[in-house]
Amino acid sequence: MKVMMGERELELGGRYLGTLRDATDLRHDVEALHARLEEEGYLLIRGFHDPARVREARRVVVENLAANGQIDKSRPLDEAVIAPGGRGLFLGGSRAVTRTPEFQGLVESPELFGFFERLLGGPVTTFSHKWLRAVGQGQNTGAHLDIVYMGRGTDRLYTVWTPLGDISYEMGPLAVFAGSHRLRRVKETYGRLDVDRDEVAQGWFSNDPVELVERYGGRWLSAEFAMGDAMIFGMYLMHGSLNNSTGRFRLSCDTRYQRADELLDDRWVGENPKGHTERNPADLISMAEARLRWGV
Ligand SMILES: O=C(O)CCC(=O)C(=O)O
Repeated sequence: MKVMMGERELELGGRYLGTLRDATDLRHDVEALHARLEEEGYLLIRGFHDPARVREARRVVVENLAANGQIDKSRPLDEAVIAPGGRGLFLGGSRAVTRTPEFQGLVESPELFGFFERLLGGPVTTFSHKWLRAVGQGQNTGAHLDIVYMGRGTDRLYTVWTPLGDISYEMGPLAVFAGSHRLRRVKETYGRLDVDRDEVAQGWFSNDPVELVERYGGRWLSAEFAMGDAMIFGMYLMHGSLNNSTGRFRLSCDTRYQRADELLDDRWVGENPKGHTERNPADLISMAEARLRWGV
């Protein structure tokens, strides 16, 4: 099977793209979870969320998209077929839909908090800012580390990527760059970038999956996801997504969790998180230029 990632067509099971390793059977064994995080940099846990919570969150997101004219109402709403002219949207931050009880019931569920309390050995908290994505046709996310967007607090911070519905390969699921959490030089250069402070124009390290494999070895890994599944990873795992090649929105959210007694990145907390800062484009250099300077 062939899939698109950025401008590249990749063969699943070929040199550049393989499948994610499942960690579902480790989910109640904290030591084994830490060992797997150390080894692979991520945890793929099937059935992590109660599917009923995911269904409710999906419903409010789809209704919100429909109310904004993004969804083709001649088709069953739940299919989230993109309306003519409908484009991908980022619905994060303080957008009302991320403050609904249905959405919060999913990303702030007692089960999810309980998981991180066991994993991190104490009370945990989450950013009030949520990243909610309706990814349109032909779109994908380029390769990046989350630390460049949220590195002002503890780096013992974890992302939970939650598909809001089943996501096939064609719909553009998350993809991670295997072994990238061990790329020391990348961590010491690009990994110290702060997209709101530094002079680099954007946070994506690359949108060319082939270039990264040829330079660093390893492979991209992805999977098909079902409602309830989750991917969990730390701040130093390079990831992005395959392209959504379908006419339906790929709906997912990514939310963050950390120990409550560790420093929080102040851009993403509080009633109205301040988020990113506009910078003057004239002051900025491209990521390509920054990478040349860093030698990565
Ligand atoms: O869903 C995506 O396309 C990207 C997700 C992501 O970058 C993240 O979970 O940190």
